[in-house]
Amino acid sequence: MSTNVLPPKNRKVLVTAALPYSNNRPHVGHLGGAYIPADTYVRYLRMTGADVRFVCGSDDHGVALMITAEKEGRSPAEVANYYREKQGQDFAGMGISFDIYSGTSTCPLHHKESQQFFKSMFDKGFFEKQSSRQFFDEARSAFLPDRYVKGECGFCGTADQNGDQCENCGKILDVDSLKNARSTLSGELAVVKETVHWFLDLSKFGAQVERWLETAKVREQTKAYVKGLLSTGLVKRAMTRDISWGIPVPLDDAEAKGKVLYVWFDAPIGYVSFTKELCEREGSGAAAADAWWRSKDAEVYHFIGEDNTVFHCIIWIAMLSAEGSMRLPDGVIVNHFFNMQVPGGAVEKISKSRGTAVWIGDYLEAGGDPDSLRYYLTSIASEKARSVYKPDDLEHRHNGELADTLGNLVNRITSFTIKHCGPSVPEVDESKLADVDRALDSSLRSAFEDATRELEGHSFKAALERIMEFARQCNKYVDEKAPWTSRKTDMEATKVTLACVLRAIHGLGVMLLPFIPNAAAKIVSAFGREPSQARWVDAVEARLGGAPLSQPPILFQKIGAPKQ
Ligand code: B3M
Ligand code: ZN
Repeated sequence: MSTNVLPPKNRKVLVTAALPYSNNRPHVGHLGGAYIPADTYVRYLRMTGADVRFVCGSDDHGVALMITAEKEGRSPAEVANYYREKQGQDFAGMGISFDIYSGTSTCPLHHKESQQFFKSMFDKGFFEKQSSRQFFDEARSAFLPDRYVKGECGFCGTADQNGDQCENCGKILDVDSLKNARSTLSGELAVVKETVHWFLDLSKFGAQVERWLETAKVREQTKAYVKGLLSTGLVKRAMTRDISWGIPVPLDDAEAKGKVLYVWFDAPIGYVSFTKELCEREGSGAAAADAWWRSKDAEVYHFIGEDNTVFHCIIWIAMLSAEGSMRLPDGVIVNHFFNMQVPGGAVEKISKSRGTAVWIGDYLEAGGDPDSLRYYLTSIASEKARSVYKPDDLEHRHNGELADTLGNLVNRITSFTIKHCGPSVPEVDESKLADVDRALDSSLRSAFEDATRELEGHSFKAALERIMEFARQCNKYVDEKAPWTSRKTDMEATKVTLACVLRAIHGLGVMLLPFIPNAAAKIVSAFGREPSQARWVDAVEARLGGAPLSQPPILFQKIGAPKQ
């Protein structure tokens, strides 16, 4: 079977997912926002034969982590190590197939890499040392980083905003635009005091960001949002902080003493340091990381949630442009947040403090099927706008789409074939195919082409929908051809039906590998094929006539039904 849409060959693709702060475990919003789409993309790319690396790790620095450490009475390093390990377990439990999960405080290369990056920008004259006004807590005699102050947004008036960015209007906030700011340490009104910091003037990079946006693979609404920020003008932002936990500012300057790099300065450099760490681990040496970050032939994609847009699409682009030796990302794929439907039906923001988060650890511990959650989160992915996570809907789709449409199709056809034709895929003469059989083949081909196109365009929800639409076409075909009836009068015609639908089922299994890897692997294994060796084109090119066929286990037990 030949196809028009084939994924390009010989690509080298580095995929990253946002580095989660190591003061928390992931919930469904995090998973659906960045890690599942990134993992789906990576699994797809690997199947196309691309040389892929999937890099992530925890973001250990910053003030949020210090706040948690203070609250929990532990050192920041202890907190980071504790949560990093839990995050790793949660991600692994969900089948997120990172090639490395490191951490910005433990990666042996990261301090040096970040300091060099800073130094290189400094040597090129990109930093302005400036005494600036910062919030200060007199009761604690400490400068207050953004996250330690809360006040009203001076642009739109929204209350309870952190000192860095308004959650409502997205504007960047500072000592002048955050009104009635209070210290979250003491609860007192914050005063404004002078301190010295190294600033990056983002307005110098507006043109670069704009140029990058023209060709980068970025969703339309992300593009519009970043353009909006560019048009209101970019400001200077301090890239250093007055806190004790972090990477020391690498300058021979008395005023740099006791200061650390801003967490959003070192965090994205983590993508580079972790790539190096991975290359060392693979035995290719840290210098091999250049093949990913300094070569024209590689591609780099960052997957993030909407709140990280400014940092990836403006500040990181400015940093890379200033440093100058590395490639700019080829794409930044941004998902919006989910809201959560709570018992009673109301829809709210996912909030840890209000208890509306569904934690991955809890889901897995309760015996939740990772594939069902992956499936559900992709099917409601907030690719264009916020969508709502509804626990009942997860169950509904699990039962209706995964257990019935897919699982039942696979199980009834394999068991029927084995029972009536023996444990192999019937071999049929292609000339015996009727129009309706050929139509199923061409539906498979067009589902494959469409899914490929959607995956290439990072539209994972559409790709999955297209594949499931094909699963429904398969069910319709089986119902129409009714092999359970035809076998009584015409075994040859029945074999044609079974051969065609088994080819379709195998195609479904292959195309679903990036989305629901466990269940899809069971489908592919039923044909005596090794799922980890499956190529994407096998969905339409595999020759199955005569292949061994075994009965796969039930793919999805219905939720709420007694176990069989
Ligand atoms: N840690 C924010 C977050 O977890 C931040 C991402 C860093 S990506 C370089 O949402
Ligand atoms: Zn605002």
